[in-house]
Amino acid sequence: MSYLKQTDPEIYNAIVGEVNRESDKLELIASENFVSEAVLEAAGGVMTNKYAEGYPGKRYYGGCEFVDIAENLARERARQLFGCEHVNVQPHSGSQANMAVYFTVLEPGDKVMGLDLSHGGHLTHGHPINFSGKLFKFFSYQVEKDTEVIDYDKLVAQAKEIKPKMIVAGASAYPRFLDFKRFRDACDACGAFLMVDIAHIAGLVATGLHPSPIPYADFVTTTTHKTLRGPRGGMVMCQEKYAADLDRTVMPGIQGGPLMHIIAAKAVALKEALSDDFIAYQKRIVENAAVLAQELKSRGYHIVSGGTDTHLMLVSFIEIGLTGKKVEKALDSAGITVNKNTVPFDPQKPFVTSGIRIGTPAITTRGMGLSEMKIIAGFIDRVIKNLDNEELLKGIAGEVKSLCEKFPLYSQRKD
Ligand code: DSN
Repeated sequence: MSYLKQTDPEIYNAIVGEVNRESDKLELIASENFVSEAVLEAAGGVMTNKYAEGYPGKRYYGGCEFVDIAENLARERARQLFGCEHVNVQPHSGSQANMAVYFTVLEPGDKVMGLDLSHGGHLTHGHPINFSGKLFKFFSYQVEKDTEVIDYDKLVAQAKEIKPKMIVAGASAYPRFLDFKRFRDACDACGAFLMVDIAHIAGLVATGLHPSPIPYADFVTTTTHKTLRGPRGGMVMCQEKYAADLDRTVMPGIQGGPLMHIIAAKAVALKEALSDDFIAYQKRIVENAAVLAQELKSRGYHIVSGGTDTHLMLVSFIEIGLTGKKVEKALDSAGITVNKNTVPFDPQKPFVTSGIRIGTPAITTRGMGLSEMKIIAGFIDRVIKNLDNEELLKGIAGEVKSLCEKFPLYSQRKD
C-alpha cells in the first residue's frame, strides 16, 4: 500500500487499523468472512475504471472486451456451482438482488409473505421501514414459541388464507435447515412465486451441506460475501423463463453501471468455491458451529432451537435477564466480535435485544478447528459471567490475541 500511504495517510492508517483488528480479534459475526488475496487483488484492480451498462456482448459502451470475459466467467461459474439455469451477477448487494426479484414479478401493493425480522428474517423481507415493507403488503410468518423453528403446516395454512403473490424463504438469523419443498407446497397452495434468499447459507448450498432451493424456487438471491467468501455484492439465480425480465429489471430497472472489478472478484471467488478445498472448508464451518453451540449449551446457555445445522447459532439471554447490547460490548472489550441480535419473542428493542448471533465462517477461514471452538466457548462464558470486570476482560483480550497469532491472517498487509 505504498501509494496510499503517501497520498492519503489517514485512510492508509485506517486500513492498517482494520487489518490489525481483523487479525488480532476473534471475528464471530455470522455474515462476515475473510476473502483470499486473489479476490482482494481482483476487487482492487483496474476494472473499477470501466463503464459497462448492459450485458456481455451487448453493452452501451465500447471497450468492454475484457470486462465481458470477467462477467461471462462469473456467470458460467455460478451456473456450474449452483446448477441454476440463469444468473445475473450485477446486483451491487443482497438488498438490490431482492429488489430486482420483487420488481421483476410484483406490482406495488401485492401481498407477500416473509419471515419476521425478529424471528430471523431480513429487513428486505418486508420490514415496515424498508422499501420492501413500504411498497408491498408483507405478512410475516414466525417460528413457534416452544420449538423456535418454523411449523410448515402452519405456513401452508397461512399461505392459503393470505393468498400472497410471493413467499420469501430465507433468513439472516435462523440456525436450522430450511425445507424448500415445504415452502414450494405453501406457494403451490396459493399460486405464489417462491423466492429464496440464501445469502447466509450460499457456501453450504454450493457444497451440498444445506439442501438446495434451486429445484423448488422461481428465484434464488444471495450475497457473495458471507459463507461464499467472495467480495461484497449480490447475485440472482432464476429459471430461464424469467431471465430476460430479470436482466431488464437489474439494468436499466434498478441499477446503472455494474461494478466490474467486483464482478471480476465474484468470478475469482466462484472459481475458489468450485474446488475440493472449499467443500472441506464448508464442512469445517458446520462442524465448528455444532461444537461451539454444544459447548455453550453444556455451560447452561439457551441456544435458540437447541442447536444449529448451519454456520450460525443464536444465544438467548431472555431467561437470565441480560441484553445482547451489554454482552456484545463486553465481548468486544475481550477481543471477540459478535452482533447483538433479537431472538424469537424478544421483549427488548432491536437496538438492545436479548441475544447474540455467533457464526464460524471467518474463524474457520483462518484455520481454527474443534479444539479452538472449545477454548472460544470458555472465553465467551467467562466474559458473560464477568461483564463489568474490565480487568478480566482485558486479560481475555490478551489470551484472544495469543490464540489469533497462531492463525495468521493478511500478515503481509500489516506493514
Ligand atoms: N447484515 C446481514 C447480516 O448480518 O446478516 C444481512 O444482510
